[in-house]
Amino acid sequence: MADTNTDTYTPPKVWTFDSENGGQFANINRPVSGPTHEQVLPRGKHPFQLYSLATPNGVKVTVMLEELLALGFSAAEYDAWLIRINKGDQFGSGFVEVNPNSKIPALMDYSGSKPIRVFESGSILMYLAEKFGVLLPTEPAARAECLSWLFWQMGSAPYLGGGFGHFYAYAPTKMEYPINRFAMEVKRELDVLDKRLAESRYVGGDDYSIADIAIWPWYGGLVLGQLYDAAEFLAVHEYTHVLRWANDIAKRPAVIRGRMVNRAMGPLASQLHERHDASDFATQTQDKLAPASE
Ligand SMILES: N[C@@H](CCC(=O)N[C@@H](CS)C(=O)NCC(=O)O)C(=O)O
Repeated sequence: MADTNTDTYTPPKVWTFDSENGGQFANINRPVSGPTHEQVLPRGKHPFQLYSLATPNGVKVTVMLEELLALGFSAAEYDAWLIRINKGDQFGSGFVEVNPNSKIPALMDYSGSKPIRVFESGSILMYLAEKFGVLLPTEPAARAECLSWLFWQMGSAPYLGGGFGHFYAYAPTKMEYPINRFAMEVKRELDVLDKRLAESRYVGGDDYSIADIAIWPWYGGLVLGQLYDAAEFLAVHEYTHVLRWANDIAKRPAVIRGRMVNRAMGPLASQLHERHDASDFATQTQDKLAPASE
């Protein structure tokens, strides 16, 4: 196994893959793409088939679909299937056909004459907003502001998740250099967001939009203490406007429902492994759910 001490590691001339050097992700990480096994994806009766898990990236899409249904768009009905990324479901042949990048969330739209695949959470949010004509302003200035913040999230969150979260919560040893580097960057990002939310109710402006839906599961989750157990470490109480916004959005019924869909960790009462009908939320009982295994 490679030396994980950043003070003494000297990179070799050419990097080689060490399958043991992946920490808790060692069993799924590899430096090539494509399927590892044949696996046909299940398909339900609704126009949209979502293959996902309730990580922050996954929650964006289930919140969006629940918001669309709450707005009265019955054509947004969906089946949500659980993809257990710790078991390697994202490398099944069916999943790779929907997302060649092997990451959740991935969506199939069967509502038209030809099936359409959509991957990347930001792309899925835009696709759905444009299809239903809501949660993304059409007036050019408002639209530009909303999309700027949507893409701000797509570019920024990897520092929070892949950078800070990885080294603070998941890396096999705690290393000061990367934790410092990414804590600094995440605090800078929180400050950007705090200043924006000091001047407007929602991230894009006066109205709730796909920018809020994208940003809330990451930065809202962080300040609400739902991510990496890092609220105290990052002194999130300093970001009062982000906290106001995060608490506000957390109360939305569609957000409460969306957070439950494809959740396979945490309290059993918060988990709805698959969603096929609005009544699934009401009929969810503990004995219907498999024990949390993540
Ligand atoms: N930029 C992508 C990121 C998706 C992503 O990183 N998904 C993670 C879970 S949050 C995943 O599927 N990881 C599985 C893997 O890396 O093998 C998006 O926003 O959709």
